[in-house]
Amino acid sequence: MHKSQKLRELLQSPDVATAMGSASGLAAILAEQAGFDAVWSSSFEVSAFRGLPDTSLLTMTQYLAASVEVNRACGLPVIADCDTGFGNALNVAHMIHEYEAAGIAGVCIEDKVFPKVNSFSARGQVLEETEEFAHRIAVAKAAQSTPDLVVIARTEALIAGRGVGEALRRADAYASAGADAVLVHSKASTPGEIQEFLGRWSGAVPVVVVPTTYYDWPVDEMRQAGVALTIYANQALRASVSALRRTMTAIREAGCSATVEPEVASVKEIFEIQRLDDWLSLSR
Ligand code: SPV
Ligand code: MG
Repeated sequence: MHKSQKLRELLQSPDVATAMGSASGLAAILAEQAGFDAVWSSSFEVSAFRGLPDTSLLTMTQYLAASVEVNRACGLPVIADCDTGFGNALNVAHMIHEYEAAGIAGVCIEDKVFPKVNSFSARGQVLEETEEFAHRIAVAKAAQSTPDLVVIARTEALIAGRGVGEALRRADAYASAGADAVLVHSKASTPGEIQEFLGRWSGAVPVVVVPTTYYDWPVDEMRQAGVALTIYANQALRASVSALRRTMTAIREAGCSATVEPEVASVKEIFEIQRLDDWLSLSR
């Protein structure tokens, strides 16, 4: 089964599917080993791991390369975070051609103006016109060469402070334009506005959420509320920063790495993740 069909099944299943943000092949392998259903190729993570802010600085080609890397490294379907679609409707069509040809299972584009700023920044949250973004979704669907690739339309109405009614109107317009699922993003500290959205949603297409700030909403309750897919978008990035900082500081302070040895993964463990023995068995 192609990975995009697998992603379609996950979105239709009565269980809540879980996706883990992964900015490298290594993280994708660990996400698969941990039992996640899908990988989120996060613009926040991909840019942060390159020491850059998530402000549309990297090009489509760089984001595509990151998605291809995680796609090759694991058996999970990859959902590529394609920001605003890298420009106008023409850029969206080009993006679809490239991501589909690369075997990416799903893409997600958001209804903000290029260049966008990460949703958790108080500055720079400028919404695209609903009709223009709905047109981009229709162009995206028409640009696919097979019906398989999943196109997720993300509304930033709640991020921009425009309320649940506006989020519903936009999600409805994007579903009518052909989106396979809608992602409704929120930066609230409780799931209240997402729950209200779900309670009023027509059910036209599955709903995707990103519980970064309302992190204590358990998956069982999400299922009852009608969530199809939940994305843990940046916990791996944040865990990496904490671990790197702790380890580097400890080595610097102790003047040797003895104190960190019990905590850090062994070289043998890394070899296993890399499947070094399998690779070496290819040589004569
Ligand atoms: C990302 O992971 O890049 C996202 C989700 O777009 S968030 O950072 O929460 O906006
Ligand atoms: Mg992003």
